[in-house]
Amino acid sequence: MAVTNKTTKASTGTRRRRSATPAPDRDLYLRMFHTMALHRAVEDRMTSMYRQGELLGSFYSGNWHEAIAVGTAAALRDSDFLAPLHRDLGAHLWRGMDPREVMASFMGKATAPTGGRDGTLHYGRLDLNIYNPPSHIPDNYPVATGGAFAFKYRGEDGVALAYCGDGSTGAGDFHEALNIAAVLELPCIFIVENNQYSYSTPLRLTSRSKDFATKAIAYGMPGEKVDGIDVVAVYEATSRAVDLARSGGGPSLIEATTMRMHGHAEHDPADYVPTELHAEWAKRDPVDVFAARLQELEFATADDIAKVKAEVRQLAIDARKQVLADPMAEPDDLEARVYAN
Ligand SMILES: Cc1ncc(C[n+]2csc(CCOP(=O)(O)OP(=O)(O)O)c2C)c(N)n1
Ligand SMILES: [Mg+2]
Repeated sequence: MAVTNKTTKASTGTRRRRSATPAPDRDLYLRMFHTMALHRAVEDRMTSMYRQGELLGSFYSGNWHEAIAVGTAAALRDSDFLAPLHRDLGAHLWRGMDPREVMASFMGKATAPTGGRDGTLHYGRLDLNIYNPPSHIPDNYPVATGGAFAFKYRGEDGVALAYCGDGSTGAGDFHEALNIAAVLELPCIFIVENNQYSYSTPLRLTSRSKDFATKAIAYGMPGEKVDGIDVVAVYEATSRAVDLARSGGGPSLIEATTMRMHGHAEHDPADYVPTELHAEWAKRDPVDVFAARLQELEFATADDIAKVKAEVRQLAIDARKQVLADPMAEPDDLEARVYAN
């Protein structure tokens, strides 16, 4: 079964990227590893919480998306605008979202960022410059485009970054956002998380293009395809796009390849996914791939890795305990912070 891990570039030839490859940074890499491991640990815990009936609805996990969520977020400044989707917990955590708030959101608790109004994954925190994902996909693309426009209009050097799945690229908002961002040369980075499926629809029924990165050519922006299992590759590709955007060079499209290792959400057994395809991708766990790299670089020992994994597991266990005791949203609070209905 073909698993694409090659990095390819689509260039319009109109702009040149900076090709600087940053030297490995120990502190940065260890923080990225911690966040990827926490992403996994919180989702593992929440999967079991779903099975125990502790969540209000289903649970959407981002297994094998950890390198994409963390590698992209790590390339930004905290003041940059982030528009994550349902697979991007690591981006939230990188910015400082507390695992307890994430759990509270799926439980309708008053301590959730939405005050318990949503009950699933449409949570963000404007104080962390994370926009609440709109439910209709990929509406966070035009939202990020608007954020990028605001930076440019105010003469600020901020960058906006939004995520979208392979299936979502077929919706009209994908085209509108990329087109206007390119025309106005906005500092916007569009990430396509190609995880081979959109719900039960396989990639071959979503797009006839060889890949999504080449679509960038048609919009007049650089496109790059990266191995979404390799956090360093994702971080470096995003850093190049950030440099370009911040220096006035306009938007970029990055396709990061991975696999959706669970069902669309936990209620979906995903028995439509061929066993061999799943098994092929299972060989490359992004958390373990990065752990091996850290050991090769002598940034961490096997003991250090095990300690991080134990620590994040305990963090997730403690967050669950705390959130179970949190109060539910109060009906009296229903209309607070509601601007229109
Ligand atoms: C406009 C719209 N249609 C349908 C849905 C329901 N829905 C949410 S995620 C999803 C699958 C999206 O697939 P993809 O874009 O590949 O992202 P993935 O879930 O694989 O990360 C669907 C159908 C939605 N939220 N918005
Ligand atoms: Mg998908």
